[in-house]
Amino acid sequence: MVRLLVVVVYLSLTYGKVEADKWTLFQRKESLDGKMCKYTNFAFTNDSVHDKTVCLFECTNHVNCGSIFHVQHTGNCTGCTESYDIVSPTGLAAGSVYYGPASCTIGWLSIGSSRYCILDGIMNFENGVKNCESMKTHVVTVEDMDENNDLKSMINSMAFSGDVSAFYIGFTDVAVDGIWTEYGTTDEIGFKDWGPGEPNLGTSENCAALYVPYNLQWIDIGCNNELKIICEKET
Ligand SMILES: [Ca+2]
Ligand SMILES: [Ca+2]
Repeated sequence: MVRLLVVVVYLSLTYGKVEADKWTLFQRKESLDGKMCKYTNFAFTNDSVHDKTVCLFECTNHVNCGSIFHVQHTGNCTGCTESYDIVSPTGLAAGSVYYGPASCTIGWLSIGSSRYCILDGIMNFENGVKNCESMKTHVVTVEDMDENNDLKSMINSMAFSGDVSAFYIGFTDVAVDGIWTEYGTTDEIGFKDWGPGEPNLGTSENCAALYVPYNLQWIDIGCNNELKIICEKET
């Protein structure tokens, strides 16, 4: 009986946490015009909000909301249970932007004993952590020179649209400045590949990233910057 109670409480807490954080997991996917949920996929419509953050938060409050449109010129929100796929018969979604769960359209690449994905879109470190975890993975931990070189080769083999200059990895010195650990742990890292003069900005830069101008050597960088992020799962 006690065990059952513990399970119920655990599930309740877990479920509540996921719902509360759902909107932070949604990435801007596409700018759209005239698209809307499938007829059978409406979760809700809100005609009175005027900010995309409110739309995303609204989605959190609806258990069935799996993706969301923000209509830029009216501020309306429309939540879908799944993804959109038809042109809106009413035109309500004209000028809308679509937000959906984290995804990996480039696919998972197997190297050695791990699989890696560079997530779609850009995001700050905290949201990157959540996005990787939502896919049952973690932000990549670069353990040695071989893995570091593999990641560099993977990135160099890909073409990215827009201005992509840095890729978060899963290390931080937020607890004690200058002591770099795997995020969420106190395990100080061994292998490092800092670029020239890095790390250099003390407590204002507590995250780490592979940096394109330094041939993907590492920099420390502020964790609120919106960058690409690499997820890893051990196989
Ligand atoms: Ca620092
Ligand atoms: Ca730096």
